[in-house]
Amino acid sequence: MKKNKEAIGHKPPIAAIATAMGEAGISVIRVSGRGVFDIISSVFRGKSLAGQASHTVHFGRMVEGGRVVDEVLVTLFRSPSSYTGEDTVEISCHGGVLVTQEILELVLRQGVRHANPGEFTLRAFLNGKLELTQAEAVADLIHARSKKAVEAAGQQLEGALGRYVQSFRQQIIDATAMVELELDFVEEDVEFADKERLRQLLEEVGSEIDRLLETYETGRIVRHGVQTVFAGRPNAGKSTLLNTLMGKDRAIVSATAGTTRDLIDAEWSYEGLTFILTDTAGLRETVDDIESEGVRRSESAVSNADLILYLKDLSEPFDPMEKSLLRRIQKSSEGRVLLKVGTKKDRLAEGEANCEECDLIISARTGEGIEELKKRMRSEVLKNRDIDTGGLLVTSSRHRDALIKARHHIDQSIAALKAGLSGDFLSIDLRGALNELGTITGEITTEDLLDSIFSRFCIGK
Ligand SMILES: Nc1nc2c(ncn2[C@@H]2O[C@H](COP(=O)(O)OP(=O)(O)OP(=O)(O)O)[C@@H](O)[C@H]2O)c(=O)[nH]1
Ligand SMILES: [Mg+2]
Repeated sequence: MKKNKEAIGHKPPIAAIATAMGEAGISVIRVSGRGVFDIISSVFRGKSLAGQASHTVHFGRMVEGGRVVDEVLVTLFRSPSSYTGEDTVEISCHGGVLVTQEILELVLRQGVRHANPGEFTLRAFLNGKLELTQAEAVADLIHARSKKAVEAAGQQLEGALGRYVQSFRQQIIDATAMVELELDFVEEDVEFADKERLRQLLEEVGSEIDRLLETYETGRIVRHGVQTVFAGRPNAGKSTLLNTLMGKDRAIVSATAGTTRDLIDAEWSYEGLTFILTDTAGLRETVDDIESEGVRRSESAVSNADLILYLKDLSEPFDPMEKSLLRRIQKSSEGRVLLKVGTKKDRLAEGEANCEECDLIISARTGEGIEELKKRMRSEVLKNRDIDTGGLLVTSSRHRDALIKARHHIDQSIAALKAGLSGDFLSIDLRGALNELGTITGEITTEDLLDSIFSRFCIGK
């Protein structure tokens, strides 16, 4: 849906700092919209920008009155060959917080409005430079925390998901046209749509949607990381394991039970997947106010995790109290992955073992079992689903919700066909499915939908 220059509506100019704020070599201020070449020319001393070609860079100075604010390079992008599709200028200045801010303010004083979060990308979408799924991928790419998340966002940015959804949306459009044509000729009693063929087609589309939906659990984990909680009695070795995985002393370790009081989060990557590790206060009955608040937080962390590592100190007996604690954890982790890990293996005599329930046994001190634990953490959460083949992944809950609703409409229309209901009923559900799929590809948008998507972006994107 590329548009030519005439079709692009040049909106009033907006500007924002496009680079992260801080001391750096350079910063970039992006300005896009109607009349930006003239506006920037009025505060730029150097070559005249007016007749310059697109994609050219010009050295000069930003000036206010007679005062030079900074030496800069300005890059010109002429519509429609720019990110937004509009005329755009990018000003590269020296990367100090104050100087960048000063240039932005100078530009804003020329009647330019400060851009909202994601507004440049919103304009790119409205001007047909990007499909909606691609625009969302831009935000994902910026927020990506692992190599796999970058890959998944890259694939979506390339347009794969949008094209795939569009392909079966088109099939439904064709089917709807047939059904509705028939409605126009209802008096004549002619049949345009072969009902059996239509049912087959809807079932095929339904299975394609199911296949996409099945990728969501993996997609979510790839995009957001695996919420991983270490739980267990005080002194089980939770903080030690966190430090071992991280390869550095992140959490305090001590022989005193009850060392960790609050939740400690750390990001750890393994084979392209990010785990957000949460160390917790050891679980026990306690009269200490601070510690009991810690225990309460530990329990709530367990109930929000994707993966729970229950750590059992093998050098301590597996007493009834711990057994009942483990049952409680098992109950609150239902539906998620729970790995029971025996710790401090080095403290056991050869051949001794006191945890038949443990899935695996480690020693943070000697490193025994740690590699196996890493592999198990990854394979258990992925449940043998492959993230290395580069297949399509649904990573966004918005897309998943729309697919579920579309699937429901498809089911309804199949039921209507089977029950021999009239084309009116069929058409309502087919249109429902089309609408839902259209919200993914961006054919159907509302202001609220666009607001909620683009507010996730940073300012300047
Ligand atoms: N021998 C041996 N000692 C260990 C091992 N892992 C941890 N420890 C020791 O066990 C004690 C408790 O370890 P922590 O990691 O602080 O235990 P925790 O589960 O975080 O304890 P709380 O924060 O109190 O809930 C420390 O003295 C550690 O050095 C291990 O693999 N072998
Ligand atoms: Mg601890």
